[in-house]
Amino acid sequence: MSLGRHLGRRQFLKIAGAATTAAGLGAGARFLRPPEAPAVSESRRVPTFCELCFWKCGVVATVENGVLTRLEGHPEHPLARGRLCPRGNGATGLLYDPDRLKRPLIREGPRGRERFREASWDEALDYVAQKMREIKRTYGPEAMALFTHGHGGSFFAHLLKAYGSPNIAAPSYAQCRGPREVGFQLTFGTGVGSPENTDIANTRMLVLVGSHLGENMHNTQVQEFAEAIRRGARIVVVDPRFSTAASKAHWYLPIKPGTDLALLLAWIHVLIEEELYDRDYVERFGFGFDKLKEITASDTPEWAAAITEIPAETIRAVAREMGRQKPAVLIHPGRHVTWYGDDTQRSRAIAILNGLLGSWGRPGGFYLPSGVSVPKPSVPEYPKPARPPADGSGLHYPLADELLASGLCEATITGAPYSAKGWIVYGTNLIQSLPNPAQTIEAINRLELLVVVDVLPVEIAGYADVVLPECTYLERYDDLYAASFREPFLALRQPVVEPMYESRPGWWMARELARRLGLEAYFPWKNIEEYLDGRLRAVNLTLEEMKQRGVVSFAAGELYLQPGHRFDTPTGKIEFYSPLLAELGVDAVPRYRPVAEPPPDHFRLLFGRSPLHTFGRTANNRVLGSLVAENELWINDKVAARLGIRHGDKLRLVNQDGVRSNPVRARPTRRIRPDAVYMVHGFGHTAAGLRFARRRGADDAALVTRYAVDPLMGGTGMFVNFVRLEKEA
Ligand SMILES: Nc1nc2c(c(=O)[nH]1)N[C@H]1C(S)=C(S)[C@@H](COP(=O)(O)OP(=O)(O)OC[C@H]3O[C@@H](n4cnc5c(=O)[nH]c(N)nc54)[C@H](O)[C@@H]3O)O[C@H]1N2
Ligand SMILES: Nc1nc2c(c(=O)[nH]1)N[C@H]1C(S)=C(S)[C@@H](COP(=O)(O)OP(=O)(O)OC[C@H]3O[C@@H](n4cnc5c(=O)[nH]c(N)nc54)[C@H](O)[C@@H]3O)O[C@H]1N2
Ligand code: SF4
Ligand SMILES: [Mo]
Repeated sequence: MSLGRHLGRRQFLKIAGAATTAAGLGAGARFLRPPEAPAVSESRRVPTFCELCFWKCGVVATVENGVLTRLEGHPEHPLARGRLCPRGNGATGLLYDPDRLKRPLIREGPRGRERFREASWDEALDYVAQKMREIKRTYGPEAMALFTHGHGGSFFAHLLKAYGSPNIAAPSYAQCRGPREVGFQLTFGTGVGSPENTDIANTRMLVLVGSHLGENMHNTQVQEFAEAIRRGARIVVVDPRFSTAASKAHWYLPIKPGTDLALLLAWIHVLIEEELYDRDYVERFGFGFDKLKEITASDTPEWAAAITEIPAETIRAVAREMGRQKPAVLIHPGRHVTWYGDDTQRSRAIAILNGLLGSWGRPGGFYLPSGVSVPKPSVPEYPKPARPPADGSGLHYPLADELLASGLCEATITGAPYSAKGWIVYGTNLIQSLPNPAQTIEAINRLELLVVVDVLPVEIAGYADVVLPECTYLERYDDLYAASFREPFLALRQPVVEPMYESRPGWWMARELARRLGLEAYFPWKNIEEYLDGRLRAVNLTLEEMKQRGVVSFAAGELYLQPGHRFDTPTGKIEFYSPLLAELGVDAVPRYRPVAEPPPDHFRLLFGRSPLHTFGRTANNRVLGSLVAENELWINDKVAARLGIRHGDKLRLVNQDGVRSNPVRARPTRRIRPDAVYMVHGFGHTAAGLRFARRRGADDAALVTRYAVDPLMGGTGMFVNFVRLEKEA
């Protein structure tokens, strides 16, 4: 079936006739078209999926005379439902970024100086393969590590496993959602995954504990959030900063940073004491309720009020409303939850609260997703690594279920349990995404090989021995996306235009390296089309059909809990008390412990997301940059007045270890507590090649010299840094 038929003729004409993108992006999109562009003689629409962030919305691209002119939401794609967020619309600014990496590069100067010479693909790949062979011979295959983020990295992961290394990590675990996954696994036997199984669409009460939906622009969730508001769902926002979501809330709780666990425990206490929890559900599915009751007996709202600075009456009132609206109450698990080092326990308290309200597996709480399995071509078994992963996950952090990017970095320096000698870094700018950049650089300086696969000359690329320029997601095939969702679906990423310059897709690089390493048996296909077609035929589809449709949905499984449900926990129940945690000698029911306070004249440094950017990956995008080009520092207006700081003043932040930021403009506002300052992450680039983004705003990561490690899974809490402010002359 053709996509045109899906869209209907009226919509098709609208799309084909439009030269620019959505309002606000028009101006930016226009300058990317060649000025002498002739009248449109050829217009195509190509479905694919987005990679401007990791949500992977379905896209329909319009290409006119070979130029990408418009991106919009795929109407049939469950995550897009016909709409993209502004970043997805603005991806033309990535494709046509004049600063893109264009050819393979080999380092000439010292690491970090960004001095390279251009090389042919053969030379660059031969170099990498030879080094990889040397490292394997000298140190064993485990001494190669892969850092990867994003859908395109899958073939590199496959390559590394075939090579014999277990060391594959993404910063989206220990620097992002790892604690949440572990907290929910401990309680319900399963994490919430991505896309999260939150049933915002049907909720009657949504509680956001620092998850700033609306600035955090995960498309589907934002659409459902807007619907929930329209339907009159109760919204509660807990955040030291009056976020966009807070402006939609019935209750806004300006919590003292780092004290959320006390609030969550007080809510648990009230639900139990006033018997507002779902008694039937808890009896049927729960384990350890009596212990939970006993241990939280003293966690009263009055106790929590003194800690959180939220009045006890407010805490009670919100808990009572939860009791009224249950089970269609969703205490949102958040996503970036590596805050204070107690994050698994805080996430577990959120899970317990949802369990008490009976919301797991119930409409308006968490639905039960189902997936689709699509076999891969058979290849030889991966060799079994002689050593366990180097990141310490199994050793020191018993509950980590993925590798720790921070742990691999630390092991590279300490050699314990052993060092990585070579890193491949695919689609992650480790200088801005791992805590303590000085440590990351120290690790890099010990490497015998650093390969960076990226689309832009970002900071990490400046340290590479070899830079491999990938083409953007709009110019390539990647592996299929088989999603677990309400209804499982299968989506295809395909090239919308030909690769520009000499950039190449990741699958091609991985396969070329495999050939050079004698691992071609792991890539038993002529080209990616053959690989994809083979996989698709196994589920009665073809590549031809998928190229037309872009996405295919399958029938949903059972969305909500059935009476005899067995949870995948050790007891088979929802664990309100965790015998496993007791065995490990840690709190079996979460307990609150205070975090360090800012020293005098210092503020806690908090950070989050801009609705118009994704981390640092869009800071150089001139389309999005025409709307928001730099970050600002939110500071309480009274504090600012006391310090003589006015709107737009340029400030430098100096952290507790003396690290100074780039200048950033002040934004005095009533919308933040006096004890914290806030900025969005991803600005303050220093790489010379980012000619647009360089020196715009400040980089929070540079100030994250300290981090609090989660003892259960190794996550790095990063809201534990303090800054004072210096005014620029
Ligand atoms: N200080 C601080 N640290 C953080 C965070 C924070 O807010 N503050 N957030 C944390 C969170 S939540 C996460 S998930 C991580 C994210 O951390 P990262 O995964 O490092 O995210 P980005 O900074 O977006 O880096 C993505 C890199 O991929 C490149 N890229 C973009 N498209 C492609 C492509 O198609 N192919 C290839 N090969 N490369 C591509 C970009 O140019 C960029 O260099 O960071 C974590 N670290
Ligand atoms: N536009 C856009 N959307 C994105 C991304 C992006 O880069 N751009 N990245 C995506 C990714 S990978 C992730 S992980 C998510 C991250 O998004 P979320 O998971 O929603 O949020 P965080 O970044 O953890 O949290 C930021 C919020 O927490 C508040 N906060 C800080 N300290 C505390 C505290 O002690 N208690 C409470 N209650 N709140 C606190 C901050 O004021 C801020 O509003 O966003 C995703 N969506
Ligand atoms: S949420 Fe926005 S940036 Fe992320 S995949 Fe969807 S459209 Fe792209
Ligand atoms: Mo994240």
